[in-house]
Amino acid sequence: MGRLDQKVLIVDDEKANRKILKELLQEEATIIFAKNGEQAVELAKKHVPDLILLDVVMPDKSGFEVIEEIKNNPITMAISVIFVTGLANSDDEERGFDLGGCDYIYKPFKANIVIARVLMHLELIRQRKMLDKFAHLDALTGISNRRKLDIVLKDEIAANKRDQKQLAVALIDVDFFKQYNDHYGHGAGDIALKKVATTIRENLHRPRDFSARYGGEEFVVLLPDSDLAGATLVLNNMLQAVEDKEFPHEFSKISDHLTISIGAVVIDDNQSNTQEEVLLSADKLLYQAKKNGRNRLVI
Ligand code: GH3
Ligand code: MG
Ligand code: MG
Ligand code: MG
Repeated sequence: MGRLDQKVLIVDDEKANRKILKELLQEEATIIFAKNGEQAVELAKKHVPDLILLDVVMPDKSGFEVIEEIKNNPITMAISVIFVTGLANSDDEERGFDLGGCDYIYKPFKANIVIARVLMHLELIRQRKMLDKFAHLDALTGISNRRKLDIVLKDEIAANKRDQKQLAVALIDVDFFKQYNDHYGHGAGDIALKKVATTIRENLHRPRDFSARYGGEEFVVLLPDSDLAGATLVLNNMLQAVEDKEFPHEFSKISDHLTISIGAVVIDDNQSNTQEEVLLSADKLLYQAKKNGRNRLVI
């Protein structure tokens, strides 16, 4: 990751202060500016920077009010905030930390101190993002893992209720995969799982469509805002795409290449479903798909 990949929002009502901070930090991150509190909140929502350097005393809205708005909005709440302020006393400093600031720098500041503190926080943010990314990825296939699925499914069920839409949840299982491992070896089995995961992902087209490895040779796909017809189309295409790739499986009992079976449910906004209930319903339909001959969708 290049240095300018991180974004810092500098908020100060005085132009001279914005300029000094920019000169100190422009080699370290991409800089954007706000010259008052209102603009700070707006740009934080629009750009979701990694870090905000926040003045406190400003004519329209104080930095303390700004941070409250930022911490109360789910879109901006994770942004780190460093106060850079002339309120150089421990009571205001304490208030800054209480409101969720991660650091507090007194004005007038020494250039090297600002740089050192900002770089330390940017490094922490970088590491936090990296940890977060790896904690939610399946190491074998590179798609999301079950931990991420738990988070996304919970959010999508909630969003589905809120937006009064439909949500499709599909459980996908590779057919006769035990035979595949037994004959080609576990290493080849792993490679096949990667290929199936890639094919699943290739068949998702909308930004909120989601896929995860659920465990072993099972995957889950979420299709938000999808009705029965839409979900059926996407999932049948996925099933067909796996077949069309013709990954050889001489020991499958139904084909000479790898196939998958899919059980899927489409839930309404008025159904009160837990994640467990939704996945259990999909699993029942997956069982039907297996029983009815495999290489098929039951929805
Ligand atoms: P079915 O069509 O009924 O789904 O039959 P199946 O053989 O696929 O079903 P079963 O659940 O009996 O077998 C799943 C196999 O998947 C067993 C296990 O060895 C294999 N498997 C699970 N996880 C992995 C993995 O990470 N790598 C490899 N290579 N194989 C795995
Ligand atoms: Mg000011
Ligand atoms: Mg299985
Ligand atoms: Mg299987």
